[in-house]
Amino acid sequence: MEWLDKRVLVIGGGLSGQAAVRKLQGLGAEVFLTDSQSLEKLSGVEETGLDAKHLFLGQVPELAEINPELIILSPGVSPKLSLVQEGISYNVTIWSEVELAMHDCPALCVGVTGTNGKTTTTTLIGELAKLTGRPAIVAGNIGVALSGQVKGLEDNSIVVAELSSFQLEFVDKLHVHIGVLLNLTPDHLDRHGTLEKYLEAKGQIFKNQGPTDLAILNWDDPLVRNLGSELKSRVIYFSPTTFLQDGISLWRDEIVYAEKEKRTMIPIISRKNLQLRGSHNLENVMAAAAAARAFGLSWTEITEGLAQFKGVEHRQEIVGSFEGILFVNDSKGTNTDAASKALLAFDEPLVLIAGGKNKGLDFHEFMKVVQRKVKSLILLGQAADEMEQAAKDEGVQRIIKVTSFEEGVVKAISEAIAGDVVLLSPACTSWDMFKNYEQRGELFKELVRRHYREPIQ
Ligand code: UMA
Repeated sequence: MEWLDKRVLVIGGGLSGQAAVRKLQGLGAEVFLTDSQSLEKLSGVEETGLDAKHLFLGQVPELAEINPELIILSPGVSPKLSLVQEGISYNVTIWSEVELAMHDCPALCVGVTGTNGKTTTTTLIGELAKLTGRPAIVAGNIGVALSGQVKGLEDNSIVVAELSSFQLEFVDKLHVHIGVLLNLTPDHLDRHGTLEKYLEAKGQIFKNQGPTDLAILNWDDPLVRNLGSELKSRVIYFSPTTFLQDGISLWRDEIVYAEKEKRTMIPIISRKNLQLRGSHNLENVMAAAAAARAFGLSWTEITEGLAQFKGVEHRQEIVGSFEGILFVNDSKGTNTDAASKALLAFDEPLVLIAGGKNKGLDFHEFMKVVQRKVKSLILLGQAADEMEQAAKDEGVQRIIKVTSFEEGVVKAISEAIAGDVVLLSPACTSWDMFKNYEQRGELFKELVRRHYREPIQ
């Protein structure tokens, strides 16, 4: 593609938008940036050096005035936005930021998508990729825009990218050599409308795969499993519940890789040697092992890498044990499925802090799990009333509504006794009260440590 003086409009001036602007500037394009927010609210935009003629902040620009040949969408920007619709009607090419990032990157691309477990799996694959000794980067939905990380990578490098459904909506030639689809449960329905549309977006990860590429799929998830028969790539399944004669699954308490044709079964790691808690993490470990084998690690190296992995921040992260109460930060549990899995990972009595901004999900199924596992439910945020109603419908006994996050943490501590677990796993996004889930998780940790007069880290 010829980039010199190409007119490109970037929509959204957050992490992705700014990284896209920089990459495009490096390519020699003439870049325009628009964001619904004003300059004062957008840290970092000033440093892009874009002048007033190229910045449209706090206003919607006239598309005809910019006359772009290409539009780059930040993931948080809905395709329904009138500017995007206008671009589509004028046949302007629209790419997601990850398409731009990877369009000229020769590295091996490992992409991870799914509703839950993406960050843990991406991080774990990133750790395993480093064991190859090849240059490896981890980026994408994990919190670091891909466009800012790929510069200078060569064909022996490995890019491990966490890819959200938002990022996969406008991909064209994005070539994911090793693609992982972990699972699919309702999420982001406010954006995608239906589960089918959501699956369609996730399935884009395999769009440009050929016979030498690999798709790593969850056997236990019917929607994901069925996708396997439609792909051109090699498929490897994993299953934490069913022994697979071909694929990665459990044999007794051991994760094994079996190949029917070769009549082999290779032990990878025993469950007890994993530091990750909860059976849902088996999915993540199995998928990561399959990816690592595909980029050339030996089974022994994989076993070592898996055993060393401690997990990621804000994902069932142990904050500490104070006066016999275990505090767990699962701020990244932003949907009902993730939060249910967190609840199921604990056998101890639970005090749960939940709530925030709903993403269009129904809370009744989640509240059935809460009813079984939780002794006190603390609710906060925009979704508190809706969650309270669902909790009552499902027979949850002790429900406490609070008006601030701080009050929620104090209440949770007062509800817990030695032997309990206080778990922050909101089943909602943080966007009604915080910038992101990281900020919410940090505040949780800080409030807990402050309460017990522990040094803040
Ligand atoms: N904006 C507009 N118009 C709109 C919508 C947004 O101008 O209609 C502007 C906002 O004012 C804001 C900017 O766009 O200034 C934000 O863009 P963004 O929402 O795409 O956020 P980024 O900062 O670019 O972060 C994005 C991902 N955010 C989302 O998908 C919502 C980050 O994932 C990701 O880490 C980052 O790119 C780097 O790749 C976060 C996330 O919550 C963690 N992801 C969702 C999830 O995991 O559930 C999908």
